[in-house]
Amino acid sequence: MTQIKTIMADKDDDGDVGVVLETRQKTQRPPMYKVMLLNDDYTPMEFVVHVLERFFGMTHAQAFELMLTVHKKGVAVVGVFSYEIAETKVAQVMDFAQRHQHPLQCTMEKE
Ligand code: TYC
Repeated sequence: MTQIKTIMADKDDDGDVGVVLETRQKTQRPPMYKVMLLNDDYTPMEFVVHVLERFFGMTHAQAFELMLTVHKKGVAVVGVFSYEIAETKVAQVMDFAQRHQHPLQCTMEKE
């Protein structure tokens, strides 16, 4: 969005009023994306904990707590990232789960 600021001044006090228009582009922050893990009945708890440690840099305690949140509530946000990073995390988790034949689902959603 372009913002226009109007400045009127009569610095030399001669009765003239100069008009200056300053324009600047308002900086847009890039949209951020929530990466979410979904609960299921089959993926082992320890596998989910490992995923959270490996791909989201969590300690074992943090990972265990978040895994339990997903287990109890059905879904939880595991991180918020730029589009490209979020997409990579989702792909890494889905690929890792598939390679181990677990039905774990990971999705992303615009914040
Ligand atoms: N509900 C699974 C179980 O009881 C554990 C689990 C937790 C699975 C989180 C997926 O995203 C998940 N083994």
